[in-house]
Amino acid sequence: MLGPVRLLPTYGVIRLLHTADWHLGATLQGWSREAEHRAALAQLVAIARERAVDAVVVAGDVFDSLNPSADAQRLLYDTLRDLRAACPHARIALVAGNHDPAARLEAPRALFEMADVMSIGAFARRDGAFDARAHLSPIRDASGRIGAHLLALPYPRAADLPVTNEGAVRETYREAVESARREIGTAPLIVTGHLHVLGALESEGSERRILIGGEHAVPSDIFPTDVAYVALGHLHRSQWVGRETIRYSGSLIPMSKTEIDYAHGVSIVEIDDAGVVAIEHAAFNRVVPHLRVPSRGALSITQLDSALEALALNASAPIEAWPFAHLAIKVDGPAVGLKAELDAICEKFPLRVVSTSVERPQAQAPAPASLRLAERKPSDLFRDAYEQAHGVAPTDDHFNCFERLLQEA
Ligand SMILES: [Mn+2]
Repeated sequence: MLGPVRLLPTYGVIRLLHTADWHLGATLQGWSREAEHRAALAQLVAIARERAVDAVVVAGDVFDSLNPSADAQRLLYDTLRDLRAACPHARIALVAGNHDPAARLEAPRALFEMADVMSIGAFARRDGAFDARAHLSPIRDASGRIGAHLLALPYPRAADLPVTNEGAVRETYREAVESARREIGTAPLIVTGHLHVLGALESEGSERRILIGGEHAVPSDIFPTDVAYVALGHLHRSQWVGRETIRYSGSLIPMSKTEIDYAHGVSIVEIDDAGVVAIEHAAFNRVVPHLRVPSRGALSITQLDSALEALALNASAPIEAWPFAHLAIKVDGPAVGLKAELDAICEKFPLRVVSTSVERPQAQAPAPASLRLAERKPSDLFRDAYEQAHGVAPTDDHFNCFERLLQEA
């Protein structure tokens, strides 16, 4: 008599490296970020090799601009070559984000296919319907067994959406996942998205606001619950939203002052036939420090020199390794000539000042709004404007200058 039939799992365990928002070619106040990008991508490749991943998914914003520089393009191709060497069997997939030149990301497809790299710039349609086959790819483990399928979907541009009202993205994802299911049945499914999902944390002044089908952000329940993992791009902070398996991996490097404290890295996700079994965020080491001076609050310009001295910066480092600095300076009067003073101090140190915020004493309350402009004297308006800008009243000399200008005008 036969023993109980042991059901072998239909699908093996696969390991995914999820990354996004590379923004290759980005600059900070005109400074190149290439040294940081190269260092982060070298760590990404090393992690992919060590963890023997079966797939590498870049969820949009590969490039920072619609017209990426030759250096930025070279960095992408160098990285794909290194990834291919590090993980010979892995599925590598790029999808376009809102920053990417979608058509140009697809242009090298003939060569990409030779390297088994999938590149998706736009939603493919056939006879008016979503063409799931153009977006689907099996993910195999090292033995060649299929462990999951990838449905690679780019940032939905207006032209990609069937309609442009609220709910268009939900409808797009519903149609995409349903057509994928017709191809792959109930197998574990990984879906990408380059979207702002409601409830996730933005980085102030960093990610460009996007408007998709009349919405800035979409609810997390647009991703059907039978999707094992949603690999998101667009927001630069590593986080999950809605449920743990809907994740932003975060960007490679800090793109703005608000991202200094993030642990930038990649997400490593293990999936078996029942779904996600493990998610881990692997953080990078930063090669270029991003500093706030002072670390909190603000200092006066007379304290700046010693504060920078105390950082004990390495003057023999190459310029691309110099720290980026964000200064917060407090002033208690007119700050005329502040910029020149700052420059004179900072240029003695091996650091790159990328922003300066100036804190002024509390400005006096503006005149009541009920007062009509015609009822106010120009000199009063000048005094108010000066006080708001500098935190102190103008002197007689200032008033005299203003009156002279007024006569000339
Ligand atoms: Mn984006």
